[in-house]
Amino acid sequence: MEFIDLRSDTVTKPTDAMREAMASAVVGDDVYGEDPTVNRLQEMMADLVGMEAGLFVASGTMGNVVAILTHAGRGDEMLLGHLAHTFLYEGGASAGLAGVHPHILQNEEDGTIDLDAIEEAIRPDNVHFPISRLLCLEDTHNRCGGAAIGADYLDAAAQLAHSHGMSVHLDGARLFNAAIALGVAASELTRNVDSVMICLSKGLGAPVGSVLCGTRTFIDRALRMRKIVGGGMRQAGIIAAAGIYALENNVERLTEDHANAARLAAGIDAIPGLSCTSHDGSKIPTNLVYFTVDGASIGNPALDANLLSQRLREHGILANSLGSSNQMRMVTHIGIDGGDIEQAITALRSSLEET
Ligand code: TLP
Repeated sequence: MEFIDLRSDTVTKPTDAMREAMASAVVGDDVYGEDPTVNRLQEMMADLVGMEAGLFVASGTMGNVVAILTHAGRGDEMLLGHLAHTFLYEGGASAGLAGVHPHILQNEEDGTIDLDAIEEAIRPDNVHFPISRLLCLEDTHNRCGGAAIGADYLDAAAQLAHSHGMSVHLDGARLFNAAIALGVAASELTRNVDSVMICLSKGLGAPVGSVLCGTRTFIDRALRMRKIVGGGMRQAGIIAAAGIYALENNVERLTEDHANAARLAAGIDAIPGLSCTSHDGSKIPTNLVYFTVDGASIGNPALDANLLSQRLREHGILANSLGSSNQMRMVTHIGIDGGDIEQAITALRSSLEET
């Protein structure tokens, strides 16, 4: 069976044109800094986010942990939201590899963290406390419904952190989704943060890689940290070429993914027993569609997110269940068109009608 894969925007496969760009890439040994394609990708991304330099890394997780290793030392503390990807889904890398103590604050529904809560959490200078060194933010915010967070909040949070001598790292795995949804340049969102990690292998459709950006000095230090975690790659231009292709061709088209997500969300909301939480008007939505499954409300208490996910698979639709919370996620991307959205909505309806 040919599946419609809505589990994530990480599932995209390179198109023929992207593969051609990869096949013809000029390469060199990037550990010597001699891969012209990697160098070009790093410069392009740094320009797009208005920063001095970029560093190609194997994944978003690697980019985040390299940033943490560069900003903070063992026993230092980083402040981040309880729904941050770095906190939930990166294998505890900040503690395990960087020895950095995570101090968790409540995420608001729109992905932000209350500024007063941040200020209150910053430790005074006292030998009993870890040193509050880093604030980590996420835009778009994955677990907060893929919400796009605007520049005003990011500027204010960065100013607050800086006034206490802290640095700010932005997990911008889907930064271009945020920029497109907000109708601003990516550099407007990053103008006051100290580092940002952007993924090429999500909505941008490249098979591998992320870029970490910051000042020249920061990136020089991050280069050493990337080497330590085994991220020094050699003829990486082969994959960097896909990233360049993605930046040149796949940024503006993210609007299509957002429109498809909005159609999907509206379809889901019209189905009794389902309610969309990512497109409920409380935040700026992008390509992630989160919804809750309430089987009891339609007289079918046994129907939960896990069962619905299994039934959808039988209808040829792949979607992730978030398990106990009875939440599900569907993600639109370059491999999904309007027809797929209609099929997904029909499959959801049929799955809910089955007893
Ligand atoms: N997110 C993946 C899963 O890990 C949950 C997904 O399917 O959404 N930051 C954010 C905000 C992310 O959503 C992800 C991946 C990462 C970092 C990590 O990127 P990779 O998978 O390249 O390590």
